[in-house]
Amino acid sequence: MRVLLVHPSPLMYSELYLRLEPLGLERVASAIRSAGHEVRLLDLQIFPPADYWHEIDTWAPQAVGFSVNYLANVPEVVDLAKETKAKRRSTFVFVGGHSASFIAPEFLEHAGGAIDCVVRGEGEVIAPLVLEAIGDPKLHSLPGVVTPHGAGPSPTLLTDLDLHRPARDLGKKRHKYFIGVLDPCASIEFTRGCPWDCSFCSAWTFYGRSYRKGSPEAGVDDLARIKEPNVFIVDDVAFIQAEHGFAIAREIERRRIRKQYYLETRCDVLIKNRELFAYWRKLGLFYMFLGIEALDEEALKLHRKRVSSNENLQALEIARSLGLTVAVNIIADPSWDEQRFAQVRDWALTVPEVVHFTVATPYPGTELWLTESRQLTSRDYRLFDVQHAVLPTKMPLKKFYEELVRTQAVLNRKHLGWGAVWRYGVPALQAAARGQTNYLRMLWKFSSVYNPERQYADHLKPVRYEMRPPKLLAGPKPTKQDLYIHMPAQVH
Ligand code: B12
Ligand code: SF4
Repeated sequence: MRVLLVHPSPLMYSELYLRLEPLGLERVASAIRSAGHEVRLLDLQIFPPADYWHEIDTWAPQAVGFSVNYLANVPEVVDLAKETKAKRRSTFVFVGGHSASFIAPEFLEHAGGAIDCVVRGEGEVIAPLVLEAIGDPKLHSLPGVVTPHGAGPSPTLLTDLDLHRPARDLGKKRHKYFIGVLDPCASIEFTRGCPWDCSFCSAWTFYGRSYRKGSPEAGVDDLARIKEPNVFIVDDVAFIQAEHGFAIAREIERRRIRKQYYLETRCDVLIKNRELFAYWRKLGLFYMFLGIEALDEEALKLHRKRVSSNENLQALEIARSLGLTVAVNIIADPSWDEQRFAQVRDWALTVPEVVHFTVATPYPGTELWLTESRQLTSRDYRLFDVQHAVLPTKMPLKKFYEELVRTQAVLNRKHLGWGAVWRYGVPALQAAARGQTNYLRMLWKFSSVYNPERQYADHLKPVRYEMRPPKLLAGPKPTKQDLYIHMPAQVH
């Protein structure tokens, strides 16, 4: 069967700093290809929609699968599905991915018959079975599958992460993938899941709070196949278990692989496994993202980060001492006033790190979605990108965006424009000499992307697809059934 797998377009606010390969889709593609199908992959982060229609018209895929990790892409995918069905009624259209998993029934409802099924949870095992079951009225009895006619049992977790190596060969124009100065940049996965349970995050609810590791040998084998000089490690929290991180590192050293790495981890993990991160630094670890989230204990408690502000500061010291480029994230709450923004801005100016600001957003799949007592001010999917306020702001909305952008502009002053050329001039120019200009081009884009008028205007756009409001809890606290996609007991 001819199967076209599609990643939707980028969201405007993340496009500035990075663009990354659709690793989940590449793994699903690999599984589908192993089952004997002909597979093509189209990444609309890079290619225009016209290329999608060209594939539909000239290659005429029998099945089209969309990856929806981000809520903000829902309207785009619903429209593409509708137009695809209108053109070629017989095309089987299916959707999978992180966010799609949490909103399967409403996704189908918006599509009004244009999406044949939503696949909840991990796609590697189930996607080939879905294709095999096309036309079978019992399609909806497969684990994780939701159709307009019913839903199968909970999805099952993959037993062995070493299987289904990403089909990177299917991606075109890979030189377009980059993160900051790591230009170009590929992605890799060593572990899956997270054992913590932060209230604003859906990584743990997706995987039922499980945590799995691939073997160091298979991980490094995959790394060796990567042609790019830079690699984004997509693990939710990198190197939670020091032995695993050391085993991968030793294997990299043994095979003399030399690359630069970006990873995301927690402050307490960095503190506990300092030696490990120092080892990785020697191997090429360049850029680290630490989820600080808040500067005060009260907010940290609310986010259930299980890290103190002292630990956060200690971790920053360690990262600095290792000579890493560090980015941190702070969650701005819609209740913030001018004074609060000013305090955070002052802090952001005093630290050398790249400080990102996101807006507290209850996402379906997070505990916050079910417990947040404030009413949502919008249910427009496109605004659920952590750059818009979907909860009531204390200041007038426009003023909130002005303060937010003023605060985000600290990053512009410190890390973009000529400041960045001064700081990262050598690697940036080296990349440019190789024809890689993604990074250089982003340096002056800040004002066109981050703009209070534009953010405010996004709220005034007509809304064609609205999210379903959160469902009221039966008990005082959400249960596993309320939250989880994968139930950890169901590892097969
Ligand atoms: C890399 C990454 C990114 C990259 C995007 C890369 C890309 N092109 O896809 C970047 C850095 C751009 C990014 C940005 C953001 N991200 Co992000 N990101 C991740 C991260 C760390 C890894 C994704 C990944 O590659 N995973 C590994 C692969 C193997 O898994 P996967 O993609 O989920 O795919 C599997 C399944 O979902 C499924 N599947 C996927 N597609 C399909 C398609 C079909 C047809 C089928 C059947 C199955 C299927 O099968 C795959 C294999 O099992 C995840 C966390 C995580 N570990 O998943 C967060 C995560 C997905 N991101 C998240 C968020 C919140 C964001 C931001 C909004 C945050 C921000 N600060 O700006 C932005 C928004 C960006 C946007 N476009 O809207 C949240 C999602 C929350 C939510 N409910 O929507 C996550 C879960 C992180 C978290 N801890 O909360 N992100
Ligand atoms: S924010 Fe990080 S540590 Fe917290 S649950 Fe999500 S992935 Fe885990």
